[in-house]
Amino acid sequence: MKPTLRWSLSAVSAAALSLGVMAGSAQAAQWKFALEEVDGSVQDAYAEAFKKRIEEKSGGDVTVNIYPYGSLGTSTQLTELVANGALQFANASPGHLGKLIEPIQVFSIPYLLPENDECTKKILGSSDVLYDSLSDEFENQGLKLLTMYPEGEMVWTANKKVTSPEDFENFKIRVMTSPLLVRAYEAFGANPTPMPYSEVYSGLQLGQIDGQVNPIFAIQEMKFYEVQDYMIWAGQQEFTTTVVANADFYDGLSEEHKQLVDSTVDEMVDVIFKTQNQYNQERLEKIKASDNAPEMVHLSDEQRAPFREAAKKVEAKFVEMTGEPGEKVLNALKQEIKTCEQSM
Ligand code: 6CS
Repeated sequence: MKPTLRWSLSAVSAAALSLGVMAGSAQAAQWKFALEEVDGSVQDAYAEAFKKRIEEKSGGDVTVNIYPYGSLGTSTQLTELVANGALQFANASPGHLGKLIEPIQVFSIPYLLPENDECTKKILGSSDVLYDSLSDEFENQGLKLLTMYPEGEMVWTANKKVTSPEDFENFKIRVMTSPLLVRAYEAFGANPTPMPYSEVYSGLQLGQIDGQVNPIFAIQEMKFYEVQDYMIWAGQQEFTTTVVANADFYDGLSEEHKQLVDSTVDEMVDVIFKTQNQYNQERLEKIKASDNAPEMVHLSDEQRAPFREAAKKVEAKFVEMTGEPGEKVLNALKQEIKTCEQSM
């Protein structure tokens, strides 16, 4: 069954307009939180838990309304709606943020993040690089970076068995819209095609693209596995996302409400880490149990080696794109990863 996600720019503007009207009413605070994913996703689990905590702790002073993917717009449009104040909160993933906040693409460099999950959780939850220098870049765009969390290892789905960069020759792989991802999959030998999430299923079904890359829970809930023959683990990338707030909204909150948001965001670090693990494991079992399960291919260390090698070129591209500030971010992040891995 095809997921139905449709909108147009005019629908987005109309929605934004009506959100603006609602935001102006003199009711108890109504906070709007938009997702880049559908109902039942990892981002939805985060937003539902955030909502529950905020509403309970505020004793009814605040209501959080969740807008799943498909109700307002593409990831890029959601970020714009937060920046212009039509929404208070949204997920904004580095995979789609690269044109607006170039250095955040450091999280899209393959084989960079730690292999140790606890280190990934620690770095995304409390990295100085992220919450100091990178958060200033968000601020410049009218966004308050609240948190960043992992959503699971990204797995390739494909209509052919890809085990080497040679297999990627003339292979059209859909990537998210950040420019560095195009560079990454070029370095892997493929033909990368950026497109919004909502167009991926039909793109695969119609043969406009040969494959795509996403965490397992998303491959299951977006039904990509139904129209693909292989799922391929290469260990190249963790899917990461941020939660952003409108900066003026956040700065204008009372101390009490700021504390409410901050403490909830802190509590959620462990919660979402466990949830995404559980979702990815459960959804893999669902895919395996389905009639049209793809063949599961786990690349060996030898097979991964040329992709790891190619990732060095992606680092160089990142530095080329982002200049000295980006290079500083990259080096500082590498140092944080090393320090964490040595302490484990
Ligand atoms: O591939 C994408 O575009 C999307 N993937 C996930 C798992 N979340 C949001 C993102 O937009």
